[in-house]
Amino acid sequence: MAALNGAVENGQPDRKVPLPRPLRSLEVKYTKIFINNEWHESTSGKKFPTYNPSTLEKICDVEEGDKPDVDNAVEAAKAAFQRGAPWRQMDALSRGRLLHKLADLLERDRVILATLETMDTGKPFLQAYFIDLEGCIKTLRYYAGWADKIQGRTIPVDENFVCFTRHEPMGVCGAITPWNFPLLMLVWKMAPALCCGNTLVIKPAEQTPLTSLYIGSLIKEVGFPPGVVNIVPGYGPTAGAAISTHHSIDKIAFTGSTKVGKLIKEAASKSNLKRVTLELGGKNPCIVCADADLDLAVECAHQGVFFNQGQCCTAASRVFVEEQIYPEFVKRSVEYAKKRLVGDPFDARTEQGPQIDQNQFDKILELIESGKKEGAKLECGGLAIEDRGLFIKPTVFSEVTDNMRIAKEEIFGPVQPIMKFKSIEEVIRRANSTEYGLTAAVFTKNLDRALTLASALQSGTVWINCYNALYAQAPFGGFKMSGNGRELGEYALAEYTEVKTVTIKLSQKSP
Ligand code: NAD
Ligand code: NW8
Repeated sequence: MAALNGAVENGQPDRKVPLPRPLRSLEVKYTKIFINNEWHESTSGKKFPTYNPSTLEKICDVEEGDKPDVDNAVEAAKAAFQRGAPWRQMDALSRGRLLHKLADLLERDRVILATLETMDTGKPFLQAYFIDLEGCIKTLRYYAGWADKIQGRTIPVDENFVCFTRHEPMGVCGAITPWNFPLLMLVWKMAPALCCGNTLVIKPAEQTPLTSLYIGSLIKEVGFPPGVVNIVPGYGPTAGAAISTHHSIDKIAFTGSTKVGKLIKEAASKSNLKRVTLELGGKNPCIVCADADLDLAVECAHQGVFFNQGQCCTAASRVFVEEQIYPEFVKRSVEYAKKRLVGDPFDARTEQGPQIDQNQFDKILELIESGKKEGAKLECGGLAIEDRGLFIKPTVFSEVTDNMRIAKEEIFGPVQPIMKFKSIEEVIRRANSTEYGLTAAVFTKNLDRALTLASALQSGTVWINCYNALYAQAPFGGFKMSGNGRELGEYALAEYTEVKTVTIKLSQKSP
């Protein structure tokens, strides 16, 4: 397989390869509803704007899908699923080849896609290029390899019976995606769904539809049969709800807020009991023991919470530091935060861009105010950057206690609350006293402590001496209210297949 262009190790670009440059002018070509490999206007005739959060300028208008458009997309997806040839009866290896070809086109158009993602989200271009696009390409290739390895079992039962299972595709899968990693979250759903032989109806977040729509053009170019992938941009309560309540959608995968996750599960119950996987938020503990490599812990905790403007379901948004090293840890974390470069996401030096929209911006500043009022110590930041739209200064709070809102609520912004702990028993109890359970991180050189914490922490992922170490082959998902089901890895295949048991009675026992 061709090497990935300018591959990164742990987010660090390979300095031997020149850095990729964003496109200076990029015309947005795909703004319509994608059904049956064709572009359609919305049934209502309505469009909606998408903005560049870094300049607050409108990028373009996009066709606004609603229930009738979702109905058309579902009809196309259902027909493509039931047609047999050329999708369901395609040999599995060829399905894998289509996914590899899609990965090839993402590699070819990597600069275009990273530029579009940066325009629409405000995330730094180099992060879009080296993290989002890298993750997409790896995920597609990983599931391309699974396509011809999805198989059932033979189960010994009574002597004159043969019993085996088939892992069949579920049918039409809905995917509703968020704005923080628009393309990556789409690929986490699309790659396993397609490798198992399902068809898809996708609704990207209204803030960030552009890269998902671009994928439509690549789906067509690759040669996926019409109707296998359909993309309906639009708003949540309209187009999104039309998906979650639809009787012909067999499964839905969602990433976003807990509030909407609950609505989706409820809509699934009230309609056809469609299968649901949810990837919701987190209030993820990051535990730093006194014996930790302090340089490593400070840097990982910093990147862990500030990465992607703090807009990460995995954000290290509760840092627990053992008391002996607390003052030093806070001091070094503040130095990091003060040095963090905030600005134009197209500038190669920029580490932090703007927040996604006014709503999120206001919510973050309101939570910062609550932290000040409730008595946390503001170490740095704590304000918007004046006259610069949606940019917020990297903010560090020390002396944070568990009852404060900044210690309980998902902030989804560049705010690092640092708490103090005395004993391991105490930090386990406090880390677990949240309804969330997505990720946790532990920094220590003591193997016993690391493994004690790894088993005691109630979260879908525990990182030890690292952060945001995500791999296409390792499952990712939440305990408790952080979600249902798993994405990535072999485990995700179970979320996109239905198991059928076939039992045959033989007319004769074997001699
Ligand atoms: P959201 O949950 O409203 O949006 C996610 C997706 O759900 C979007 O595509 C949206 O259009 C869709 N949606 C909204 N209402 C819907 C409905 N009734 N039926 C079906 N689909 C619907 O998230 P948001 O309002 O943009 O952000 C709010 C908070 O959610 C953030 O502050 C953050 O805490 C959290 N969030 C989490 C993630 C994550 O990665 N887990 C991503 C984005 C936001
Ligand atoms: C899928 C994802 C990745 C990958 C690498 C590095 C830093 C941060 C993230 C990340 C396949 C292969 C690699 C990251 C991405 C999404 C979220 C949080 C962190 N992903 N990465 Cl929500």
